[in-house]
Amino acid sequence: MINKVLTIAGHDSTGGAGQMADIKTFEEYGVFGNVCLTGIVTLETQEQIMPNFYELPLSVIKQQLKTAFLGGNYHAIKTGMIGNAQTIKYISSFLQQKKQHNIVVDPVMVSKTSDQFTLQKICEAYLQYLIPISTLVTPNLKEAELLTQIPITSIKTMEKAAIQLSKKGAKAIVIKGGHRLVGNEAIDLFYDGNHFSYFKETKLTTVCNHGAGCTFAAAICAGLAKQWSLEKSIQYAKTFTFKAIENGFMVNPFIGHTWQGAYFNAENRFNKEV
Ligand code: PXL
Repeated sequence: MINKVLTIAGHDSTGGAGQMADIKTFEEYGVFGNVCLTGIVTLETQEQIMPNFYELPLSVIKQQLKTAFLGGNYHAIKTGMIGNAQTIKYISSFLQQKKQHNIVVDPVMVSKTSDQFTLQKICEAYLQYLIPISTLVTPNLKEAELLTQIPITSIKTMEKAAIQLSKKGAKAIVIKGGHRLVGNEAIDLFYDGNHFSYFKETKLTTVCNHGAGCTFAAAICAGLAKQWSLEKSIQYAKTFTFKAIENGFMVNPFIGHTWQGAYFNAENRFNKEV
């Protein structure tokens, strides 16, 4: 049986993050991926590398979800970039109405619309609607700061933020420490409301990590779709993402992308037949 997963996410036109990273990851995990697209990210000027997000109308997102669920529920779902609070609220009510389980919420904050008001509304909507119905929420340090208003500079403050997210209804949390935390290890913190675990990898000195956050959350989602435990899904996702970063490369002169095929050497897949 091939298990099904759906990502509700944006399209990154550079090919690195968002639904692209998700679908590539799902494929490597051997689960059947589908996408409900929320909008399209482009790089507006080459000099500034300013991303712009062209949001799809809510009516189109609604139609996509309806169509995507024609074959019933998914073994797991991931949400990524969602442009506004109203859409977050709709997605939450849709998934609840479907009684969908295994929901990984990657609370991506839209880059261009980063005016304080919009960001605050998006954070409130995540906290009120999506995070409480999620199996796991996977903020990076910056997103965890925005969601909790706690400045994060250490493991201790990561723990504090995780406790606060748990109190606000998150069943389980992974805060992606990534390359932003000082020290030579990339530490992700897991908290399920009872205990903390720490997932550690050597920090890679590379700029080719675009799409790493999406890949990590998508890999966890794919693990859950395979009926793995949450901890096993996180552990494998960490290794899978480490390989993807390790083998990342400059896709254009401005951004280095993670390579989701790295874990299984996808680039060599057809070599012996050709
Ligand atoms: O990495 C966060 C992210 C998520 N989704 C989309 C993106 C990005 C970052 O560029 O473009 C569509």
